[in-house]
Amino acid sequence: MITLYHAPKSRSTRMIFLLEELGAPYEIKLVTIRRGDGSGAADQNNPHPHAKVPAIRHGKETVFESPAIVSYLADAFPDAKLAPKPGEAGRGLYLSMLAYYGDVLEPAFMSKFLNTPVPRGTAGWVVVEEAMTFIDQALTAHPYIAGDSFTGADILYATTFGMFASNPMMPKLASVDAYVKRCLDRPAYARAMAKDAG
Ligand SMILES: N[C@@H](CCC(=O)N[C@@H](CS)C(=O)NCC(=O)O)C(=O)O
Repeated sequence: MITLYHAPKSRSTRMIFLLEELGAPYEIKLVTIRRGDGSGAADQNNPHPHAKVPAIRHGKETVFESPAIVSYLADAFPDAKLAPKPGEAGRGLYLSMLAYYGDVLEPAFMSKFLNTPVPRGTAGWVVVEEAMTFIDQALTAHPYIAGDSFTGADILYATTFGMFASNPMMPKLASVDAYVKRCLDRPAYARAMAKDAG
């Protein structure tokens, strides 16, 4: 059994999408979190080291950080075909895009959102415009972020781009719009949204 530590309308919502794609038994434990508006509180039942969501427990394993959870679960349940297996073609790009999400894309958006530009050569990420040029090239070359098949990495990218679709800091790109629709039209996404709403 997988346990997801979840707070509605947060970064753990897309982990319900992942779990619905996975088809493995899971349960959701609701926890409180500190919200950006100052409301909420850390929950002592949350195993994340900073009381953030998402975190999961699976048997004796605790996993936190969204790309790590995607990687762990996609590998633990290979029948769901959410990741190329070690040694299979495309594994390198898939792992690269998982790491790129946490190390480059999210910080790039956050930097822009907070209006705190970082000089080139200092931070490990790039400006949103440069990151999105790369994303546009990737999604023009293939339908999913790591190639021709839907993977767990798409759950992170498509939900993020979907959320920022009407935000002025998000460059308007036809490749991204079509990609978001392709991924979020999946039945697992609709089921996840229904579960997040309670
Ligand atoms: N890098 C983490 C970020 C997790 C995160 O910041 N989650 C927010 C909710 S969207 C949270 O739990 N905030 C509560 C806090 O910062 O204490 C991941 O991607 O999994």
